[in-house]
Amino acid sequence: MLTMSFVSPDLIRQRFSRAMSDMYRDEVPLYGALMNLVEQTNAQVLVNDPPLAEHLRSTGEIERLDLERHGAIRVGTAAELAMLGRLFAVMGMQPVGYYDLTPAGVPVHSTAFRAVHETSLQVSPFRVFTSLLRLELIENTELRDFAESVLAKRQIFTTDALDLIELAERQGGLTEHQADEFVLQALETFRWHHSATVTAEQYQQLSAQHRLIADVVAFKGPHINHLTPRTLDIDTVQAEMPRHGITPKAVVEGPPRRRCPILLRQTSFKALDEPVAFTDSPQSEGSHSARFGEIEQRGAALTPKGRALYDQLLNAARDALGAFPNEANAQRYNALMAEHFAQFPDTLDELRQQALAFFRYFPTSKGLAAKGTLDKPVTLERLLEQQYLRAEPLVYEDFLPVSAAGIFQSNLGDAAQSHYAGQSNRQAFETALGRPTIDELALYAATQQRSIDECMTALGV
Ligand code: OOG
Ligand code: NI
Repeated sequence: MLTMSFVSPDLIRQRFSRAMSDMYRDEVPLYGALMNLVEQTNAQVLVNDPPLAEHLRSTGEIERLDLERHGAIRVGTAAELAMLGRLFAVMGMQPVGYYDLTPAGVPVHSTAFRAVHETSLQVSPFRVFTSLLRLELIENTELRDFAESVLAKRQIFTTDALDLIELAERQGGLTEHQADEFVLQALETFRWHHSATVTAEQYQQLSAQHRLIADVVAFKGPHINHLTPRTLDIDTVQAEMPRHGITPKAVVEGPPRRRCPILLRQTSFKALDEPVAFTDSPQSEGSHSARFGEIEQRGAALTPKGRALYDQLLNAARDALGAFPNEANAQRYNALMAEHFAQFPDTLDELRQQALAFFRYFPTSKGLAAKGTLDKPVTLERLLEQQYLRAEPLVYEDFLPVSAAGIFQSNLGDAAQSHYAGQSNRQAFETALGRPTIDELALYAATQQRSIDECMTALGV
């Protein structure tokens, strides 16, 4: 029997992520400028902060740093979402987490497609925040029917991409040549299209309902709307952006600056106004703003207990502000955040001992030398005290709903801050997707446990 050799899904994802970055840099030159700024800042941080550099080296994160980015797309129908799930699966990406953005006035719910195992994340941590439009929230039935009929007519995948997805599922993988072709074909789904699929007037009607609805419905496909590199110092990049001709949003989303970074901090620059042509006026130019830039700094993944504390402090700070963070209240917001988050322990020992964050454990050379001679009872705490093991926080690989809402809103304009009455509907999302979303907390717990098991084996326990 002929056996075929397949490219690992992790490598397909790595190639795809690079191809996507190249395409986006060609399409949005400001993304290239931001990438350069992030690269310079990261290099500087590694020089100035040797302990951080050592931490990144010892966990292997340093090797993925330059590869690291996430993108975001928005789709219009269940069928589109389900097929995207199959496309991402070819690259080893699974739907992780459920995010409901409707309480923040954005009529979508979302998941993040990403690799789930630490060894796969190490090869490529590329993630795509993927939102499904909730058309049922459009109250104007005529407009809703119109949007549905427009979406029903479009095909966001190339025929070759569809064939290759089926082939990968049938064969159990793709050969070298097929994988290269798959990357090229898959990329087409995320490309920007200068021409809309509706008339100027229809575009206006969709946009008047919600700018996001126009962005999803009026175009041929779910153009990638931003790609986000990972920085080691988001405050420096935020401060430097204006000097590079980039205007950042008013506040950095997520936790305030700390000694031990937790979860995710993000900031973006505003969407660009781009020329588009409508079907009834292919010559005259309209404009649409969808695509923007974003950077993020990732910290430790929090346990359910740590996450509850984060949510509590974030809500308290926001309640005290009493308004949506904006240019005018940014300073007060930052002060309130710092004040409230003073309650969140900020040393690695406290985060670990109070079970606020997830960790990965590694045997030390001292521990390996003592293999088989350990005093009983062996406990993690004891092994750490004896310096037979060391603990490194696990990186947060996911997103935050309040932050995501802030990122959406900074790009939709302040007019979009309404509220939708609709219920959060994870089940409807999963039905559309055709499978359940994965609980991210279970993934972190599994990675932590695997590292403990490996340590115990290495130490002969
Ligand atoms: C997604 C916004 C959310 C993030 O990093 O939280 C996001 C979108 O605008 O489609 O990208
Ligand atoms: Ni983003």
